[in-house]
Formats: sequence, structure tokens, C-alpha cells
Amino acid sequence: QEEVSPAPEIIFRSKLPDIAITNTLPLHRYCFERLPEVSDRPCLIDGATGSVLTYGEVDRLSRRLAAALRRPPLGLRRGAVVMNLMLNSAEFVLSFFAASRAGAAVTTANPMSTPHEIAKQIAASGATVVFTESMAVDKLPSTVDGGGALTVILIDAHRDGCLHFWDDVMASVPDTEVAGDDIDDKEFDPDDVVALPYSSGTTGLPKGVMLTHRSLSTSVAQQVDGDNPNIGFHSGDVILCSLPMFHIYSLNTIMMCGLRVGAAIVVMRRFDLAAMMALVERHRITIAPLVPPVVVAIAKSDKAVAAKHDLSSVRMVLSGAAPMGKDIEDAFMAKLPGAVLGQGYGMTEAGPVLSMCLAFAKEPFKVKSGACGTVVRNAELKIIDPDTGKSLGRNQHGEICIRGQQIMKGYLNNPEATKNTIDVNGWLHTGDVGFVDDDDEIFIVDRLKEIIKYKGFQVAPAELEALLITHASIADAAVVGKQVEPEIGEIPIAFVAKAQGSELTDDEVKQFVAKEVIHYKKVREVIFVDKIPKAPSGKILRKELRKQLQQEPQQ
Ligand code: 4UV
Repeated sequence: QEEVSPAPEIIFRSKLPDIAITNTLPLHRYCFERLPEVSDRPCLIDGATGSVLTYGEVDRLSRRLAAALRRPPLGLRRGAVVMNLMLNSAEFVLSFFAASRAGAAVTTANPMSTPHEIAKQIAASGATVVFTESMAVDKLPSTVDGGGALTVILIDAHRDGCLHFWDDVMASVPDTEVAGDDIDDKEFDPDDVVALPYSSGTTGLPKGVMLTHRSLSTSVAQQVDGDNPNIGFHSGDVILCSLPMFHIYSLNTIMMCGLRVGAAIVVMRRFDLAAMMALVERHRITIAPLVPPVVVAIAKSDKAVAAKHDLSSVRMVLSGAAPMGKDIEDAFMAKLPGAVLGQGYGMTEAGPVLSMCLAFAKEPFKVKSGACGTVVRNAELKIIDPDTGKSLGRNQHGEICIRGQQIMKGYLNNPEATKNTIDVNGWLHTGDVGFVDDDDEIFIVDRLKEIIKYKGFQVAPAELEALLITHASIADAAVVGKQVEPEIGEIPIAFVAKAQGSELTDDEVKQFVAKEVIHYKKVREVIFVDKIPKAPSGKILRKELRKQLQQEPQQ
């Protein structure tokens, strides 16, 4: 009998050649590998105060903090989990690398989250130590699951029951004692988890994404290593860090890539357009990683605002985390003609970068407006027919899949969800629909997955649905995203079936949700329906709801 061989897979690769990647070092060592050359150069510049920590200082301080984490009373060991619950700050960077040195993983979260959201992530991740700031400290649970106490390290205030970052923790280790206090090599495996951001992926509730020393150093190498790096960052660059480090985009492409090349990173606590422009001028910022809403704000900004500041130092503007159309790119370029604007495409689970604009390469390629880059080097990308799984050729729309050593190890304590995202052949299925054109450029056109992106932030419909059905007057609910102006992207809309006899109003529904979730997850519109359309399996038919949205009269 003749064997039928499966059709060969159509695999897309970078136009840049593969490089030798060192991905077996602990992440802190990999990111600080050039320390001897850059020791005296500025590493972190505080946007608000202008104070500078050099590479040598950041290295020493993170060693000192690691020593404190490893000694009693904290006594953290390999496999421990700490949470970084803060806005951008030098302390964020120090605690991240101190945890890495101690063999621990860092789970990151937005300090604006509600007590409920924070408690859930602490319990799910198993975090026992939280680095945080006054803004969030009152929202923390007092104990962790199992009854143990939660150690809270506060970066900006003294408070009973908390340790102060500098005065208690750092001060507990004399500066002379820190050498050689890193985790030893015997205790280290490159497949240990070092970052544990939360993402809902293609379906369901937020899950812990296990990113290892190997995956993150591979991802950084794919972006900034090699003779012709995909992103031509160098030690003379000054990189703006206005995106939150608790999100993987900033954590990886700004913090880790920035440190790897020895650049100076200007840390903004939070984004503010006018303050950002002033910082660009003051520090002669060369690289500005942004998200589409900010690119839009700059494109639409008053000429007078931009004219007040000299922005000519900016040579590269990256956009990612949400779609950006050609029209916006073109409008932006008219404002900043001296810079190269391009997109990166990332997904937390993918390590995160799948593709990057090749106009950022040290020896740049010509690219098209509206594309979100070409697959990174040392990786494989394919487009599949979502129904048959068959791989598709150029210009055909299908689900984007990625394979390489940069992708996550899996979801924490969730083999089922892992199996549904990474298949037996190692392909990570993104839930994004796109195509690869004749010049290897990737365009994203749609999304198969449930996730809603509000200004680049993830909103998981399943999380809001689970909350809505706890309301006594709600029989059933479904949440979908609705496209709005490019400053925002998408907003969550709730379809609600009321319990019999209920007189629930849309405002009551909105307020009920708003009390429990961070601002960007708020339900912005409520549509009452008799019944939520579902497949026989019980799965919500989101396509039907989205279709219904398009038919709604515009408000
Ligand atoms: O999981 P996540 O929140 O992850 C991100 C990460 C974005 C990054 C990371 C590093 C970079 O250097 C960079 O440029 C961007 O967003 O959300 C993942 C989903 O967001 C959508 C897409 O649906 C992903 O599966 N998304 C991300 N980037 C783009 C995008 C893009 N450029 N265009 C369209 N959609």
C-alpha cells in the first residue's frame, strides 16, 4: 500500500541569517554581559528627578538586593515567586534582577488593579513577597493561600507591617558583602521560570505565562544580537521607557534589550505627552517605543506642542501591542520626518516578539507602512487554515503560528491550556489572523481569539462574564469587543440576559463591574438580550454577537 505523505509545511523565516545565540546563561548575566565595557555609563535615568544610576550601580544594587532576598528572614530559594506591583521605577528593575539572581520568578501586575484582581494573581502565582508602592499597598491581602504571611516591601514609604525597600531590605546587607552571592550554577537550569506575566491567551481567564531564562534571552538575542541586529540599538542610545514594565513589551524590548546593549533608559513613572516631549529634548532620547494610542496622539497633536520641543534626536519609533493602520503611520511620519517608524508584533506567550520591522535593522531594509514586521531570526512562522490546520502560502489569510526557543514553557499549573496553545510539534497558535506578503512582511487582519485590547491592555471576556453572572439579577452574559477610535482600539461591551422579573438597568450593570475591575476592563456599553446565543457545547457564539453589534444603530 502506498503511503500518503502529508503536504510539506510552508514555513516563513527572517531575511536576516540565523545567529549563534547564547541562551543557557541566567537572564541577569545575559543582560549584563557587557558590564565591564559600560560600567560607568548611565543605565537608568529617572524622568522626574533626572537622577542617574550607572550600569555598575544597577549591577551592585541588584546583587545586594538578591543577597537580602536569599538571607533570612526572607530566605528566598530557587523556584520562589515574587510580585512586582508597581509603576515604572528603578526599584522595579532592581527587584526584577535581584529575583533572577536569587533563582526566583517575578510575576508582574498593574498597581491600579483592584484588591480582588491582585489577590487572585497572588494566589494563582504562589507569590510570597510583593514589591509595591503606597498607591497599591492597602489593596493587598494580608495572608497568602495556606495561611502564610505575605512579605510586603514598600519602595516609597514606611509603614507598620511592611519592609522599606531601601532602609530595611537594602540596608540589611552591607555594600561590602555582596560579591558572589548569586544563585550558584548547580542550582540553576536555563529552563527555570524567571518572569511570570499573566495573560488570557486565546481563551478563558488570565493564566501565568512561564517565561524562562532561555526563552527571554533568546527573544532579546533575536532582537538586538548579531552583526546586523533586527533592532539596531547600541550603547549610545537613550531609550524612552514610558510603557509600563509590568507589561511584557516594556519588560522585554525596553528593559532587557536596552540593558543588553548598554543603552541609557529614561524611566517615566507613567505616560504623559507633554512630559514625554520635554524628556526627549532634555535627554536627547533616540528611541521611543510606543503603543498605537500614543502614536495617534502625537500624530494629532497640536503643531505648537511639538514645535515647543526639539524632537530631532529621535531616530526610531516602535509601535506594538495593538494594530496600527497605514493612515496613522503616514500622519505620524509627517510629524517626525527624521525618525523611522515601524511595528513589532508580540504576544506574551510568544516570548513575546514574533515579528519586528526590518527598517530598524542596523543595515535596514525597505518596509511597507501598515506591516507589523518580518518574523524574527532563529524562529519559524507559518500561517494555517484555522479549520483544516493546513499551512498556507503567501498572501493567504490564516492563523499565525510561531516556533522557536523564545516561546513560553507553558501556562503555570495548566497543562490543558498549554496543550491547546502549543501543539505537539512545538507550534504556538496565536489566535491572530494575518498573512505574509511577497516581501516577507506580516500583516494582521483579524483575531480568532476572545481577547479585547483596550489601548493595548488585555481584557479577557471570560473574566467579565464570570463576574457578571454572579449578579443576582443576571441570568447569563457574554462580553465582546467593539472597535472604536484608534486612540482606544476596542472597548468591552456586555450582552446581558436578565433574570426573570428583574428591572436591572445598564448603569447598574456598568457600576457593578466597575467596582471589581481595573479601569480599562470596565464594561462601556450594555445590551440587554433575551438569550445569549450558544453552540450545543455551551460555547458562546461571539461571532453572532459581533455581527449584532455591527447592526446596532451608532450612538
Ligand atoms: O499578550 P499581549 O498583551 O502582548 C503584546 C506584546 C506586544 C509587543 C511586545 C514586544 C514588542 O517589541 C512589541 O513591539 C510588541 O501585546 O497581547 C498579544 C496580542 O496583541 C495583539 C495581537 O492580537 C496579539 O496576539 N498585537 C500585538 N502586537 C500587535 C497586535 C500589532 N503590532 N498589530 C496588531 N495586533
